[in-house]
Amino acid sequence: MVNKFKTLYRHIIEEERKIPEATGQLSDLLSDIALACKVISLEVNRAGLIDILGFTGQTNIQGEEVKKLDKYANEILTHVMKTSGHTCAVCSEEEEFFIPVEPLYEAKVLENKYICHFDPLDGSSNIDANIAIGTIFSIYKRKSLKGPGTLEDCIQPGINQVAAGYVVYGSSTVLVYTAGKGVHGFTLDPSAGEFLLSYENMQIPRKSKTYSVNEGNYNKWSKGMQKFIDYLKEKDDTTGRPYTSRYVGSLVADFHRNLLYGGIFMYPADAKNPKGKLRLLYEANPLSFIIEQAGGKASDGKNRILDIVPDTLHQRTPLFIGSYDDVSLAEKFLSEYD
Ligand code: P6P
Repeated sequence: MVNKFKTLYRHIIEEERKIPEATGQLSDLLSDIALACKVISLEVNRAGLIDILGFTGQTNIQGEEVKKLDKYANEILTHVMKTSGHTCAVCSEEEEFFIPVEPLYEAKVLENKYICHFDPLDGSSNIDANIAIGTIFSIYKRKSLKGPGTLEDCIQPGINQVAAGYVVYGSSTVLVYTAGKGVHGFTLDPSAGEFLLSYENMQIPRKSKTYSVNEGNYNKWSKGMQKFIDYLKEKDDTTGRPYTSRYVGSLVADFHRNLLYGGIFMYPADAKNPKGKLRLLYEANPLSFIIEQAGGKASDGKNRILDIVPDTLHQRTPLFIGSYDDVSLAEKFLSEYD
C-alpha cells in the first residue's frame, strides 16, 4: 500500500522541482509561514486556558479593538517573514505602514525578492466564542531591484501574486495554498507537528446551493443586491432554489466551507461601507487567487478582483467570491438593477 503521508514541505519541494528556474526561495518562505501558523495554532487552541483572551486596550489601523491573540499572531508572522531572508517588505493588516526589510545576505542580488501581505488573525471578534478564525497571506515578487522594498513594491494588482494561502483554526488546523499550479490543502497533525496533505487539486463546484452574507445589512444594500438575495430565497426546483444560508461571520471559515462544498460569499458595498468592508490586499486578493485556481470566480460585483490596481495599502473592496455561476449571476443582478 502506497503511504500517502505527504508533508506540506515535501509537496512544496515537489512543486518547486517542476519549475526549472525555481531557486527554492519561495518554498523556503512558504515553509516559514507554515511554521509561524503552527505556533499561532498552538496559542489559538490554548487561548481558553491561559490569560491571552480579552482586549489589549489598543486599537489597530482599522480602529478595531485588538485582542491579545491578534497582537501575538501579528508579531509572530512579522518576525518570521522579516527574518526569512526572502522578503524586502512585509505588510500586515494590523499595521498602518508597510515594513521595509534590509537584505540579510549582502552578497546576493535579489536575495530578498518577495513582498508578503497578511491578515494575521481574521475574524478575531469570534476568538472568545471559540468560532473558527484564520490567517490569510499573499506573496508578490518585488518590482524594485535591490535593498529594502518600497511602497510601489507593496501596492500591486492581485494578478501579480506568485502564491497565496490561508490557515483556518477550527476543529482542526488546515492550511490551503496555491503557487499558481492548483490549490492544495493540508491538515495539521499536532502530534507530529506536520501539515499533512489532505486535499490535492481542490476544485469548487461550478454552481452551489449556499450563500453567505450578513442579511442584517439588507436595508443598506443596493436594489440589485436586494433582488439577488430575494431571488435566491424563492422556491424553484429547476434552479435548486431556495439556497441555504450559511454565515459564520469569519471570512476564512465561510470561504473554506464554500471552497469544499460550493457556495458564494458576499460582502457588498452598502450605505455604511460604500467601498465594502473587506480589504483588497489582505483578504480579497489572496482568496481570489485561490478561488480562480480552484475554478471559481471573484469580483467586486462588476470587475475581476485580481485586475484591480490598488491606490492604498488598506483600501477596501466589495467582494463576491465562490462558485463561478453563482458569482456571475450576482453580477448580472447588479448590472441589471443598479
Ligand atoms: P460583519 C471579521 O471581522 C471580518 O473581517 C470577516 O472575517 C467577516 O467575514 C466579516 O468581517 C464579518 O463582518 O459586518 O458581517 O460582522
